Amino acid sequence: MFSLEDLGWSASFEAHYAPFRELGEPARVCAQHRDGYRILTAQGEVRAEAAGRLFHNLVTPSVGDWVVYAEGAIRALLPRKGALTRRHSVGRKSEERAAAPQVIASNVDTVFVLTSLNRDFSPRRLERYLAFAWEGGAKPVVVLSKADLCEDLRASVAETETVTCGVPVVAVSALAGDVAALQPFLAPRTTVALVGSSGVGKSTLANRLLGEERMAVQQIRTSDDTGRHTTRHRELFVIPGGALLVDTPGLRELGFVEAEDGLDAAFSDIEELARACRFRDCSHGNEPGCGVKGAVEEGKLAEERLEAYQHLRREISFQTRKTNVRAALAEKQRNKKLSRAIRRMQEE
Ligand SMILES: Nc1nc2c(ncn2[C@@H]2O[C@H](COP(=O)(O)OP(=O)(O)O)[C@@H](O)[C@H]2O)c(=O)[nH]1
Ligand SMILES: [Mg+2]
Ligand SMILES: [Zn+2]
Repeated sequence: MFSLEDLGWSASFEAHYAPFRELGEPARVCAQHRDGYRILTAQGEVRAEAAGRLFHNLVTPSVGDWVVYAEGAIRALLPRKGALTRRHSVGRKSEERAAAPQVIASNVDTVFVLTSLNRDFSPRRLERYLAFAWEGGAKPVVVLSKADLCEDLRASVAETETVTCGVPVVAVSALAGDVAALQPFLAPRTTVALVGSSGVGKSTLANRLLGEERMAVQQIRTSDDTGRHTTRHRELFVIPGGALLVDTPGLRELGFVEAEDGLDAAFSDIEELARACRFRDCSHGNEPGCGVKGAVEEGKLAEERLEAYQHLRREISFQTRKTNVRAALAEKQRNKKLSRAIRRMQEE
């Protein structure tokens, strides 16, 4: 059994909980199933439904959320410190679906972005994941997995570091039990989420850190080095050292980067160079006196990286204009309803 503090509870959650004290006890969502949730209370793990008026079209709890629990049901959702959120890309189904944000995990402190060393390393995918982590209010760590399959570790780490802007990069082999490099990021009571494409070894690493085979690991198809999705659900659990780990299913694609803050953090090198631009709103296109273009010409910044940055920036503004408007309105509506509901509860 774990105390609330062991589960990541803090003074700020305590403050958010204060108005709900009468409503029930605090608990943390550890798994989400089709027919309900599993949550961790100070008395242990229980099943719970997301019942009550608060959840009618308002908010859906997700793994990592702090909630107020009583008598088999989640009664309230406490405000999130941050949330790893993705949006599906546009054009596959309906516009609504395209804009629908999906919370992967809430209240995450650190994100392990896994990319496997036996596959084609993709700086572009990595940049997207880093922006995703920053945007979710978490600190990313790049974890190069399957180090046992890599011939030149040092070169791989160096190549990775060209796109990570000072984010730590560590290489591990879950299979060989070589994961000690992760210890500094697994402090007790910190919530760490594992993200990355399907087959990179998230569940294998989770099992290794947990010390038991809890998450199903996939049999990789040797022909094309890709696998089926085996981790169907997300799950949060406490590992022996006291950190809270969230394994997630492979995100086939991350979809849109949510907003600009994450992007700026993932590309802080470009942000830094942009300070030298003559115009404050420089788009680093054809403007004279552009510090970023200058850096590319001097070979200090890879042209592909600038292109990736501009691509993601265009993506964000496209997203914002074309599809986000409706979602934003709906969200505003929801937030209004939510705060009204909360106020009503407080008044009761
Ligand atoms: N060689 C090697 N294979 C690994 C390692 N970690 C995971 N794998 C294999 O990679 C495949 C996918 O692993 P899995 O943990 O299911 O990946 P996930 O989809 O990211 O959860 C499995 O066949 C694992 O045995 C590793 O460190 N080295
Ligand atoms: Mg998995
Ligand atoms: Zn510029």
